[in-house]
Formats: sequence, C-alpha cells, structure tokens
Amino acid sequence: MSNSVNVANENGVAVVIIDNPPVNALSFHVREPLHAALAALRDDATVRAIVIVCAGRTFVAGADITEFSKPVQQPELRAIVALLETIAKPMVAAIHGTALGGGLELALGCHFRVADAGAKLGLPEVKLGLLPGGGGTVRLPRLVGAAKALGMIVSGTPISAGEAKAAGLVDAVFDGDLIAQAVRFAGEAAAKGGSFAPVRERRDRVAETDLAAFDRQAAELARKARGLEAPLACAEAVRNAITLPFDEALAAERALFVKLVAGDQSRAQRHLFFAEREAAKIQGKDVTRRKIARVGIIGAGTMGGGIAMAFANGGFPVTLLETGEEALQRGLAMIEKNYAVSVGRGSLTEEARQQRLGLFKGSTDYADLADCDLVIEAVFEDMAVKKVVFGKLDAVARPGAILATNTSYLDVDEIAASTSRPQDVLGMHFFSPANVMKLLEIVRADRTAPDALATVAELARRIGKVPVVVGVCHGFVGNRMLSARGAENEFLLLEGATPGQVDKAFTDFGWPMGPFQMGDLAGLDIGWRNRKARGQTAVIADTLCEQGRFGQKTGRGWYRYESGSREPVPDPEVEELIRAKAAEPGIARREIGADEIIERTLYPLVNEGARILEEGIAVRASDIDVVWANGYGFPIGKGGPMFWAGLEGAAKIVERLEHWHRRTGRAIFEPAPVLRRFAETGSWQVP
Ligand code: 3H9
Repeated sequence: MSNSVNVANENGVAVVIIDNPPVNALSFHVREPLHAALAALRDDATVRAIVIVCAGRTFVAGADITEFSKPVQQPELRAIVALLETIAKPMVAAIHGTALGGGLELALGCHFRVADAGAKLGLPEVKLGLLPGGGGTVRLPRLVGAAKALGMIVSGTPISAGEAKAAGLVDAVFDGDLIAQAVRFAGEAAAKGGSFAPVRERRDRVAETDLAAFDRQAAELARKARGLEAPLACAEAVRNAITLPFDEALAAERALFVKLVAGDQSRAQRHLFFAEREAAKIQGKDVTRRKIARVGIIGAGTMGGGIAMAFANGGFPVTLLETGEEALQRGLAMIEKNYAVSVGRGSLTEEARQQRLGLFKGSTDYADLADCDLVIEAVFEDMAVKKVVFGKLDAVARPGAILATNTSYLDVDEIAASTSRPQDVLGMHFFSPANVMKLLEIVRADRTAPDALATVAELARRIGKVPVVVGVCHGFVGNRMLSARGAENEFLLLEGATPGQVDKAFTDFGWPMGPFQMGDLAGLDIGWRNRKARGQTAVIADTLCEQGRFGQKTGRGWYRYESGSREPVPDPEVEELIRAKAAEPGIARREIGADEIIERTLYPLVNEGARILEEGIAVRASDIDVVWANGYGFPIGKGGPMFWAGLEGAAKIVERLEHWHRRTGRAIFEPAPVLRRFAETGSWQVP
C-alpha cells in the first residue's frame, strides 16, 4: 500500500484508511492507490464488506484544489465512484470532521454513510466558483430530495451529522469509536445479505419533486447570485437530476464543471481561498503564541459590544468596561437584545444564548482588566482620549498582556509610544457590525512583537475572522483605498452622472451596492462630521447634510426613501442640486458611461493598492484582495482589486489612469510605480 492509502482487515471487513494531511484532499497520490485498493478488494473473496475512513482530523475535505489549474491525472474521482458502483458487497463511508465536496461525493458512491456526532457534510464547491463535479448534483438529490439538495449545493453550507441523518444523507450517527462502530455496521449489513443498491438507482426522492416549486426556489436563488455563474450552474445541474436519466445528468454536470473550472470567476474564487489562508500566516516568524484565556473590551458602544459578542461567540470569557454604570448597562442590554433577535430568527438556540451571556462580566473599574490576556480599546476616535485610556490600561494590565486599539485611522505607533510596553501594542481594526463582519485588519506598529502579532492572527481565525496584517498609515489598507475609490464620486455627478447611474455601474460590476446607496445606509452625517474635523468640504454632500438629508435614517439623502422603506428612489431635488452646483463653476454636463465610472473609481482603487504595496503597508497583493473581498463587498467572482487588475490588464489600467491624469491633473490618477511594473512584468513583486 502507499503512504496515503492503507488497508486493514477486521474479520473480513476491509478498512480503507486515507491518510493525506492536513485535510485528506483527494490528490492524485491518493486517487491512484485508492482506486487500486478498491479494485483489489472488490475481487477479494475473503472480504465481506468495505469501510472507508480517514486518518487525522477529518474525512476527505474535497478534491485537491491546487490541481484544478493543472492537466487532469487519471484516475479521476468520477472513475473511483464509478468503480465503487461495481462493488456488490456493502460499502460504508465512516465520516468524522468534515466530508466536503469530492469527499462527500466519494461517500455518496458507497451504499451507506455513518458519521461521528460532531461531523459536518456539505458540497461547498460553489464557494470556489464551481459545482460538484464528482456526481454530487445527481446523487445528493436521490438521498435528500431535490429541494434540500438545491439549498445545500447553491449555498455550499455544510449540515450537521444530525441534520444529515434526518434528511436521509447518513444512515447512522455514532458517538465514541467511529471505526469500530462502522466496522460493526458493515459486518451486520454483510451478514444480513441481499443486494445493496447504489445511490444512482434510488429514484423515489427525485420522482416526488414538485418541479414548479423547484423552479421557483431556483429562480429566487438565481436572483441573489449577482453575476456569479456557479450558483446558476448548480441549480441547472440539480434540475437535470430530476428531469434527465442518471448518466445524462452526470455528463451534463461534468460539462458544466469543466466550463466553470477554466473560467475567470472560479480562478478568482480559488485565488481568494488560498489568499485568505496565506494572509493569516505571519511571514518568516516561527514564534510561540501567547496564551489568551480572557479578553477585555473597553467601550460598550456599538463597536465594543460587537467585538465583545465576537469573542463570546468564539467561547471566550469577556470583561466589558465602561466609564459609568448607565453606559455599561445600556451596552449589556444591547448585547442581550442582539442575542434575543438571533434566537427569534432561529439562528441561535436558547441554550447557546444563555451560555454566551454567561461569558460576560461588566465593569466600570480598570482594575478588573488585570486578569485579561488581551484588551481591546473601542472608545471614541480621538487621539487624546485613546492616550488616556492606554495610560490607565498600562497601569493595570498584567505583564505580557496584548493591548489593542480598534482605531480606524489613528497612528498606532503614537498610541503604542504612549505606553511603557510598545512591544505589546497593536491595532485590531474590526468592521461593523463586528460580530458579523469577517474582516480583521491587524495593525503592526513599528515595535509590535512578532509573537503578539502571531497570537492575534491565530486568535482571529479561532473566532471566525479573516485576519490580514497591515502597516500603519491613515486608514490602513481598507479605508485608505476606500477614499481613493470615492475621490471622483462628486466630480462624476458634477460632470453629468446621476447617483443612480454611478450606483448601477457598481451593482452591474457585482458590488452589493454603489457608493451613494452605501452612503445613505451608513449615514451621510458621519462623513460630514469627519470632513469638518479635518477642514475638508464636499460640494454636494455637505449641502445635502445642511438640508438635514442624512440618508436612510432621515428618509432622504442621495435618494428618497418612502416611509420606512430601504428602497432608494431617485430624487429630482438632488438632481436639481447637482445641476446647480455644476453650473456655479460653469461645468458643462455630459453623458457619462459605465466604463468611465469604473475607470474613475476602481482604477484609482487599484492604484492606491499598488502604492500600499510599494510602501509595505500590505505585504502581499493577495492580502489586499482579502481585505476588499471580506470587508468591502468587492465581488468575489473578480477575486479582489489586485487580482482583478490582472484580469482587466494592468497595461490598460495604466494607460487609462494616464489619460485621466492628463485630463484632470489630479494626483489620484498618477500611476504608482508598482502598477507600471506590473503592467510590464505581469507580477506585483515589489523589489
Ligand atoms: C471539489 O471537491 C470538487 C469536486 O466536486 C470535483 C472534483 C472533480 N485542497 O482551511 P485550513 C489546505 S472542490 C487543497 O486552514 P481548517 C489549506 O490551503 C473542494 N488544499 O484548515 C491549508 O493549507 P496551508 C471542495 C486544501 O481546519 C490547509 O489545507 N472542498 C484543501 O481551518 C488547512 O486548511 C472545499 O472547498 C483542498 N480541498 O479548515 C473545502 N482544503 O496550511 C475546502 C484545505 O498550506 N477546505 N486545504 O495554508 C476547507 O473548507 C477547510 O480547509 C476545512 C478545514 C474546513 C476542510
């Protein structure tokens, strides 16, 4: 046997053990010996039954994603599943950890599936811009019904072993020694005898499908796909499982898979998959992690409360500190309310709510932070205020505790320098709502110790966040680039576009919403206040605010909102205001197309990203993609701004930036040296 596949024999029940760390992906060096082992066991008369299990922390977590960019090597997964279907003796997949993608498809080739109580099962290919390509779209509906399969395959979200049992996907759920129980299960099936039908022959669940209801469900999912091809292909393939004979549906699934895997969208999503994992690694630093058992949060406002919830959700005890009892109680009440809403929505059990609330300890005394291993400050965005907080923290925190600021813009070096322990200070920039948004910018200050950085990066993954390490500059990676993206917004309006046209260019590109709709949602008064503080102005936005038009919360902003609705309605008053503001300096308004809108907003975004790379604020171009895909809604099918720059053509971007630079003279369009080099060499490498 190979190192990756081993076979043991337990009284006539063969146990095939796949061993390919870390996640038992079905790489070529697994598929080849697996195919050979199964063929041999099929023909071995001494073997009564076969159990497929995995060594290590999980069942097969899918095909090997790194192989998708290379030529296919035989035997493919499909050939292995086809071989399984020629085996008459009972076959059992024994699942622990996660059976995902090709892993679940392998299990679907078996007669039976048994699972550890903590296991999860799913077909997450859609998240990689793909559909299951090993028969999953055709076999899963035969076990769980087409509607359930559609939901699982289009969302890509795994289900628990319990849910899988209830749905008919697994035959038994076990606690304790999974292999021993799977062997017993297989032995009993063999002893019972009779014939064992492969999943392909089970038609009753798909035959009962209400096709009209299925099509309605698929249409609703298609509406939410926002330009992504994979969810539509998933729905088409599951529909084929209902309407076509098995082999035809299987062939159609293959054709869709082949098309998607070669396409830009899947390449982009695979890029993000690896980029997210890469971003969590602290380069060249093989350091031990500090122990984090209790987390302190200073400030129980929206941000502090959200951060506290994120840690409690990850199982950490939290000390929440406020200046006074009233503010503390208000913050705790908000947290209770948020959890109650989750229970009402069915996304949290009452038991989990109680357990999470039990992790909170409120305080108004800094001394109570003394037993915290990490303290995150989330107070008012003002340097003087932050320094006072860090001074008090410095006095009480235990030696070695990590002290973090949640600032969005301020200089973390300056904050660190105000303490006696700058090596323990860093930024943890959460995004609002902090208990929901996945991105975490970890700000590395000049003197931050590598082990503090590595500890926080690992911790972030443990609470379900996607961490990216960034350097100190105004706005770090995300907000700094956001300013660049928005720099031309008002010029576009003054020169002839409407807010609706700009927003439509964005949503057509794949963004969830455009900048003006976003401004109305966030509240225009926030930007107005920030501009005033920095002595800046915005010709149109300032006037809107002076008129009390703060966006959705006042029913009027860049758009009008009918009573309580979130649906933006174009407002002739705003268009009149734009025309008047354009007339003042004598700007002749003209038709502005979607291409121009993209060039003047997203090319500066890429350009600023290039500057950020040049300055070393981000270590890798892919880190910037992770920031934008997880924190700002950059369409995942385009892989983030830096990946997209490659698809768009860096040479074209440079040429158009130069064009706009000549035309406007504005620095935002001056191509960054790294971008020029990328155009010449095809690589973001910073010398
Ligand atoms: C598929 O199956 C297609 C088929 O339908 C058809 C085929 C014809 N391949 O996430 P982690 C690496 S598509 C290669 O940090 P965790 C990962 O890059 C696939 N590598 O661990 C990382 O490497 P490194 C469908 C993979 O415990 C290391 O493993 N399946 C793969 O937080 C650890 O990963 C999926 O989409 C892979 N399939 O989470 C599942 N998976 O250490 C994708 C992981 O060098 N995987 N790696 O950075 C996951 O969702 C998570 O990895 C998992 C573990 C939940 C399994």
